Amino acid sequence: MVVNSTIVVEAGEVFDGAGNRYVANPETVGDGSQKENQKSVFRLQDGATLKNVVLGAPAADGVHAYGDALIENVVWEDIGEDAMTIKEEGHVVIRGGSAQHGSDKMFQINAPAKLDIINFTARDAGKMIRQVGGSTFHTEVYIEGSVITNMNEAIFRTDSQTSKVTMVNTRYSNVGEKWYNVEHVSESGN
Ligand code: ADA
Ligand code: CA
Ligand code: CA
Ligand code: CA
Repeated sequence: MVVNSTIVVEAGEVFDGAGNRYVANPETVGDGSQKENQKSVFRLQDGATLKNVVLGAPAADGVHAYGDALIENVVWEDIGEDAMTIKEEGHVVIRGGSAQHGSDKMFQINAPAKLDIINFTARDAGKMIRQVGGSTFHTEVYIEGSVITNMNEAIFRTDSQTSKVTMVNTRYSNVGEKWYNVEHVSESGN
């Protein structure tokens, strides 16, 4: 279906896309280019769940999370400006699903957060995870049971000396520097 204005999943609610494909109206939401200030296809309020959704092209600015969120079995067929952005402090869990074809960022962290990525397939982007440039807040990234291939620059890039990444039981290849400026890395079983 064509999304003409951002779909808001209210606090504590579950949006189950039942496997349907959602594409942005390029005129009103965003064309999926590298232009900033596109709108998101989905906006997740605190405690929302988004599941069983396919984001087709154009995917505009993807998914925006405002607080805690569960993003389960969501497939980005062709990442737009980026795939998912943490806009307000919270704990975001991405479980299952995949994302591919990003010109630059896949997951963008713009507020202090915990981001857990579990059983996810990430391929073909500049970097999988980017804490917004120049920010020094503390973020914790946890990656488990995932497959990560073909990142030009890194799996995680930050400018914060306190941010951490933990990666376990994950397969990866051709991921650039892997950890770009990350001071605290913990890995096992990869
Ligand atoms: C760039 C930009 C940020 C923010 C971010 C995003 O990093 O510099 O201000 O807009 O993209 O959330 O897409
Ligand atoms: Ca951006
Ligand atoms: Ca793309
Ligand atoms: Ca963006």
